[in-house]
Amino acid sequence: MTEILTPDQIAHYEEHGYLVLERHLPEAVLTSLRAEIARFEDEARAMTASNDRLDLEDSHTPETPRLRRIKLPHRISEPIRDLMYSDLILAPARDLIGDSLRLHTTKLNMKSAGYGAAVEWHQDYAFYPHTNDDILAIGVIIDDMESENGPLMVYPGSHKGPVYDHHVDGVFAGAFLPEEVGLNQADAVELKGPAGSISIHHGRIVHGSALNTSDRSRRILFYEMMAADAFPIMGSMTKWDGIEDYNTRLLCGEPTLNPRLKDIPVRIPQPQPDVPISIYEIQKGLTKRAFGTIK
Ligand SMILES: O=C(O)CCC(=O)C(=O)O
Repeated sequence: MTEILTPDQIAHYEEHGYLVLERHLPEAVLTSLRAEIARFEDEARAMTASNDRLDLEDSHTPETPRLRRIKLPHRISEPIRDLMYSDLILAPARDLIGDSLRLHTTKLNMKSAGYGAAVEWHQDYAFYPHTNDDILAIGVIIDDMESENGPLMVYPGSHKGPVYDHHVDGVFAGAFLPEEVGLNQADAVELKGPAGSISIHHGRIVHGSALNTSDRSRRILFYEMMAADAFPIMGSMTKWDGIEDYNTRLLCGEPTLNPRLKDIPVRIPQPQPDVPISIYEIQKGLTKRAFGTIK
């Protein structure tokens, strides 16, 4: 018995590695998320450098404030934490990867109108390999996501393929060029949908998103989670402060001390570059990019 997804939706996720559930969130939830974002935008106005709450675009100045990401928003926003524990988020995840789930991380990527940063092609699992790949990210789409404002894009089926080399000159750089590993650009799919939709993507699927040069923002809140029996492999970028801390990440169900092992490809994201832990900073180590940057 599933809670919310149909057998067809589950089969689609298993085969292609992604799903979009259109108009999944009530309007009131969207309104509260937008109000929270406005609060953090105000906070960014007074800042001159990124901190452990807010990640600023390289082109940010206090006169023209540019917020790129709200970091770990479930820790600093009650509505975002409440949504994380709600069935709106957990029911589809349980239908796909089981009843016991742990949080990996949360982030709210702003991709603002006119200058929102690109995220180069990567696999989340390349950043945080675990003993099994029952790992997914739910993206809460806060603004209508269309081709022009930098939608999340995926290579369907790539979650069943290799974990690609995300290194440059032997250092983890958090991305690669799909055409260099035989993926055909024409196969990439945009995960579009009206505000209030959610996207779900598999931890191993190849994904990325272009700059937002349109006049509309594209904000998306990610809840990334895994089956409770997926344990990080040593060298993974998963923060590990001991089992007590790991168990505080339980979102629902039961913790376990018995990792489930799956015979899947693994690559260790080491050595790490000497930069703050942020995909935007890590990807600065790239020598070739699929998407541009904005000055
Ligand atoms: O915001 C996006 O479009 C992509 C985000 C992403 O893949 C990430 O932050 O790991």
